[in-house]
Amino acid sequence: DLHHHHCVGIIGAPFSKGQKALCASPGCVVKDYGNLTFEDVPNDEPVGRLKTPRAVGRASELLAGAVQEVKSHGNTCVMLGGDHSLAIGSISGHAASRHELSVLWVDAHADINTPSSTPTGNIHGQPLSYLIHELHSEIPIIPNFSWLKPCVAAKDVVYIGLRDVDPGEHYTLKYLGIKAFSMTEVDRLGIAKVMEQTCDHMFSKVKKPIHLSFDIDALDPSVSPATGTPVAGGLTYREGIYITEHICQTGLLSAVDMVEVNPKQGKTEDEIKSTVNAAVDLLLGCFGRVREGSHDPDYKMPNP
Ligand code: Z70
Ligand code: MN
Ligand code: MN
Ligand code: MN
Repeated sequence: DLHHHHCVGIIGAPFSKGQKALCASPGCVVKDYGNLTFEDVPNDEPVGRLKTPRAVGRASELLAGAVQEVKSHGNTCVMLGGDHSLAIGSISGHAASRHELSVLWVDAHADINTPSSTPTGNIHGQPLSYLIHELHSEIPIIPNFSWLKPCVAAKDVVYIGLRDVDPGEHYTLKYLGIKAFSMTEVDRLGIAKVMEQTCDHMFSKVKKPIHLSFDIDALDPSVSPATGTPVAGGLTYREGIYITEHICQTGLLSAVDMVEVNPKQGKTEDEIKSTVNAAVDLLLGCFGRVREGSHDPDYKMPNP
């Protein structure tokens, strides 16, 4: 009975209304919690500048419940998106089962626009503003979001990979003093120092469980072209894998989002394969695959 053994629980979340999956075998038990089904929300008119707010609010609430269920079984949660608006539900559900979280946001984008600062109205560019305590006063009443409460402190968020940040987002990052390693810092420090400093920041006081929210567009479009908004100058495949290997080593990884993988955006079969392959390898890095190879403690050499 897998139900109450610690393992990795996977939730599929094929939802893409916050914008206008997969799996090889890791060295751990995997329990498939299935795909969520998101019903169409009729008459989902914009609220202010927000596009399809009711569908996003409803999907996030459903996902929050599913993540809470996975965490209640003691499992590490993997959410396969879907667009990044799903992090509203994933992080809320995770936070509901844990006292405090650290959030590592790996993305080309900061996804911290507020409903007023958003240049597009797309909620996948806004999830962190809904989740961070310090931004609570920026969030108006939105239909189907009344269940949502902010659950993350600004000091507990770290970004890696930024290279397409809107002015309102940049203001918020500076105003709240959020730790951010843009691609400039990745270039300056190298990924090993970036991860060292990321962990120093996250573990400065207590060791909180880590929520890794990985937007595949953090990687360079040459590696992961099948995504909605590719941005040139991203992380290499190796830098991406280094991030997940390092986070795995902390022993504190508690939930992972793998989002914005979108086969429909691939121009060729190779583009889709490369993107999905990168997403799978990042997840395997999260769950203990190491590039040096590994063997069981009781491994016996075959007889010559
Ligand atoms: C822009 C916005 C975004 C992903 C685009 C873009 C946000 N800052 N995120 N693609 N994955 O609409 O707020
Ligand atoms: Mn149960
Ligand atoms: Mn994103
Ligand atoms: Mn992005």
